[in-house]
Amino acid sequence: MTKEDSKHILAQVQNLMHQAGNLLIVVSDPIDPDCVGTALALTWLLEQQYKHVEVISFFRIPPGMKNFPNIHNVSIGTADSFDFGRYDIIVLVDGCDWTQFLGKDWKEISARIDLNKVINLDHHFPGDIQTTIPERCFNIKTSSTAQLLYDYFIKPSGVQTPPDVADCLYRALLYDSRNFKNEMHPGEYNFAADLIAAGAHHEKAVDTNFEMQEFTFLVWAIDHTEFIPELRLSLLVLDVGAQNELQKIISADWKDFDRLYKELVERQIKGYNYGIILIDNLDGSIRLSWRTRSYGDHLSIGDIAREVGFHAGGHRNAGGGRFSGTLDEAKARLLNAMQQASAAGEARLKD
Ligand SMILES: [Mn+2]
Repeated sequence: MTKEDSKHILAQVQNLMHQAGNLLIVVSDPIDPDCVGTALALTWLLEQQYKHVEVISFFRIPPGMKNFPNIHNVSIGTADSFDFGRYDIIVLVDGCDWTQFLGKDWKEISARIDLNKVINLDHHFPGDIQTTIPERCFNIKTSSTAQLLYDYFIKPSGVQTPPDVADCLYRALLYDSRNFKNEMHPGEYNFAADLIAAGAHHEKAVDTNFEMQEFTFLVWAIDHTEFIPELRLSLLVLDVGAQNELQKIISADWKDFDRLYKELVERQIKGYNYGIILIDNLDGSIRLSWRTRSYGDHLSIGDIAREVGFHAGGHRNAGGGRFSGTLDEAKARLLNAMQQASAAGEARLKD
């Protein structure tokens, strides 16, 4: 997208929101501090303009989000029975694919929605929403959707950000930047400084208490990770047996507790640039997630996954995807493609 295009889209999106009286904001799966923080801050901004705003999630709120400030303002709905027709404008925040907002039946559900009313605010690599409604997707490659909202909507409005809104945005920034460990985007520290000045509570936001289950997952997962030095890859494959074990030692919600493993193991160990998790969804499809070091010249796991038949998106260094087929096939395809890509461009795998 050129600068001119994005200016035009921003004007279009601002105009649509300006004209609307009744707005729906939809948060994206995974439900995380960025989508929720952005949605709540946008709600405040629009309510300043005397609009009626509702925030909805068509996915459950994970345990780690239960203490997020003002999370009770996000209602939980069922996408296939939801009445989208009641709203003038529907804003999708912090996601690029329809499945992230509407779930796996998005095709039938989106057919019932007037897409001329849909706006997308996002900072990910553009996905299938961009393909459908390019003229209403405001997408900027920045630290977080929270920063996009602040830089292009809140700050230009000239309205003073209240402390609880600053707090939501600050948590979104900390989460998406991994406390400033990810690649640095223009204005990122200015954004943080403005939020602190507006009353964001830094000590409270960083006063993180891990859930014990995250340690249980970490210890189990380290033990079950394949370290493949020639590919610089740490690989965790969760077949049905592994999932049963995790269910026993953690709970049925074991998938909610992988954050510490991803933070400490994936891309954090010298010599291992790539961390991949493959999970059998037990419905004929496989879920992929990856992490890649931010520094240095490395292969793009997203590109590789797409080349071998995955539907994959997110960011270059952190993303996810889906593959139709078996776990063995998904693994073989990825490892083969990584092997070939690394043989073709050995230099790209160097530190
Ligand atoms: Mn985000």
